[in-house]
Amino acid sequence: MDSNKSDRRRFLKQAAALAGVAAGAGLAAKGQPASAQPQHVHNEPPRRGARYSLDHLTHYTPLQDYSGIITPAPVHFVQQHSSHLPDIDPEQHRLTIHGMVDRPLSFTMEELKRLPSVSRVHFLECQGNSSSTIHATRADPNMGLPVQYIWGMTSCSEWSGVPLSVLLNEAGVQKEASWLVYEGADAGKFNHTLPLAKAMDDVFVAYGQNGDPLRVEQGYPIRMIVPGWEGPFSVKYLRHIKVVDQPYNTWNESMNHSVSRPDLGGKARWYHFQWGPKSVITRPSGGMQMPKGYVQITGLAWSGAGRVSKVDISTDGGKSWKEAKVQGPVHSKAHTRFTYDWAWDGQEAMLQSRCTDETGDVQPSLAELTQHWGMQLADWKKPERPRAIHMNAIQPWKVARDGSISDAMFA
Ligand SMILES: Nc1nc2c(c(=O)[nH]1)N[C@H]1C(S)=C(S)[C@@H](COP(=O)(O)O)O[C@H]1N2
Ligand SMILES: [Mo]
Repeated sequence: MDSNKSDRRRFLKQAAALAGVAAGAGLAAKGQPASAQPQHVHNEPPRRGARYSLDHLTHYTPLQDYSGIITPAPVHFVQQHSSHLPDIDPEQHRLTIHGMVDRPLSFTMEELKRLPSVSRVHFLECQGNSSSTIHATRADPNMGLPVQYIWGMTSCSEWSGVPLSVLLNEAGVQKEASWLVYEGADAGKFNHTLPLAKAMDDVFVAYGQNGDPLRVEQGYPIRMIVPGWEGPFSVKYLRHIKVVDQPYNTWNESMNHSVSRPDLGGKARWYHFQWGPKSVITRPSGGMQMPKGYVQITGLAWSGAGRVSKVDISTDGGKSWKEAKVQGPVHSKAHTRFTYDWAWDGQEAMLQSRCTDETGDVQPSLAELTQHWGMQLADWKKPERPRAIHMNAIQPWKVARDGSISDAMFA
């Protein structure tokens, strides 16, 4: 990419065409690979009195049903803030970089693939995952939800693409610049802001998912991957990146992904970036039956800060903890598989897992997290449950004497 002059010329030439692309939906579907066909493999759980229904497609990853750490692409979770998935012709699609740069650039998908690439294993997690909102709107009050519907908005893939720093350096970021604001090509033009320091660190523009092109649901032909940070930073169908000198408080950040905080007099904290340490036991878990005698407890742990260093297991409701085996491979900012050999004696039990990451940060209990947020534990039991996003509390699974297992987080 040293042909800056021709890039600039091409950019100017394409500006007009891009304006047309931005306005016009209904691009012809062309040459999409089989792996990129929409696959609606699992449906929404029943909703009970949903409080906010936007045009929204949601699919949950069946975390209980696969082994290892890589989520099979057809069951990667989906959070799409529009009524349908865009139908993008990769030959027409362009990524533009403009704003506070010396050389505004426009890339075809072929040009992106010719640039230096990286392949990295990272989790991607919706900021609403494992929140009480899911319990409040989807749970039958008499029945705990399976892990898929409480925790299934996190998935982990090997993503391949171009480091954003390569693209930004090519465009020449001006020294007053400090943030990016960027937008997808879906109907809702989903957009987000990102501090420049993170953009230059480990963010990349991905075109590959587990060796295949991105699945349509995951942002085909390209998406942002912002490792370790909450899902909405990773804008799908990426089309425009504008380099700016301030955060933009886009709708998705200020309205849809903020949470009102009682300890701040009802003000919302807009900027939540990095996921804290998290983990969940996926087998056996809610809705399953505990066998008598030997059972392998298994689950996933991850952290937005780096590698998982340790996972502890409690079977007695947090009174005592023992270290689980970390199965490996252990990647930074990636799901990490753990196992723990146990024998169930037929008595009531409470299973919990607790993640510690390489920075020494430890996953909090719900009580600790609640206190940290300036809330009361009783708040979770109110009929209008707080819209808790950014949750990373320890998940308790209750084992009854008859072997049935249920969610004991908010139930
Ligand atoms: N263009 C676009 N990007 C988007 C979204 C969207 O609706 N449109 N949803 C965001 C949210 S809220 C999340 S959690 C992740 C979900 O990514 P996935 O659907 O690939 O799992 O994408 C983010 N990027
Ligand atoms: Mo999300």
